[in-house]
Amino acid sequence: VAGNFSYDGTNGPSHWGKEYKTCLGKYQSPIDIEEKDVTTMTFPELQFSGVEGSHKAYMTNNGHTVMIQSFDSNVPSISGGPINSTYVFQQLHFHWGPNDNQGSEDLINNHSFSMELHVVLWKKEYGSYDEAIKRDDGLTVLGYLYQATDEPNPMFESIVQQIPDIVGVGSNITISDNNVLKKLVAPDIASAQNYFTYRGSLTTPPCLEIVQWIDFVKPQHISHEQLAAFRSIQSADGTNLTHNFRPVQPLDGRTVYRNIA
Ligand code: 1SD
Ligand code: ZN
Repeated sequence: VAGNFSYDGTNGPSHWGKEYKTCLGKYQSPIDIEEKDVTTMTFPELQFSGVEGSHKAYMTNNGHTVMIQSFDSNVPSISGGPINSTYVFQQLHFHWGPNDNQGSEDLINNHSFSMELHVVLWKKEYGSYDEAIKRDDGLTVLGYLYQATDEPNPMFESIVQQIPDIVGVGSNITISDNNVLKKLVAPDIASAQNYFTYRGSLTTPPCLEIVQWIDFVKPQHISHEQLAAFRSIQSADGTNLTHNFRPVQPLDGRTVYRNIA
């Protein structure tokens, strides 16, 4: 378990490579996506299943983020797009910054967004998440960007209301809203085929280079107040987790594709 890392000081991102050598690798995430440099491509349609209907879901403060999991029999999955197989939902979580001008991990044209949601999925044919992370093509992560505005986003209401119950590291609660996965995992249909995609890594130790990233182009919004709730949870060292984004890593010759539907 990679518990011994943080976003500041001697356990901060520039030190992760000492304990976790893979964090020094050539295919790291996040990256800055420069629109002028992307290669356009038409991938098969990206498809979502098991997203409709309700899902019993849990929310945890794991000391690094707010994480949502589900052990429901109705499990979201995706197929198509840049991945030629089915990937199954494992968990989703958030990255944010100390103020509204920072927070996202991936940048677009060097622009930071206020928050980024990651939906982590594992390749079904490997049988489990633990087996999938041993493989080069084990994971896909969907990235959704959010810009802070004055207007609350209803999709975050239930989560934000319950964040006070998970301020302490290790707290785990049932989410009262059974539609949370439906809202967070699948984008609106009109935007679902509009994404960047590239090969990269987990953005936290051990930084495994096993991820096909799918970053949706169109940012959504979250209010300043909703965002502030995320900054109130505690981190492993007992201070507020005011930010949890890794700085961008070198692209090093990788190609970033943009799907043109
Ligand atoms: O930061 C998450 C980490 O919490 C864990 O979820 C890992 C997958 O096991 O993924 C990374 S990330 O690359 O999705 N940020
Ligand atoms: Zn993440």
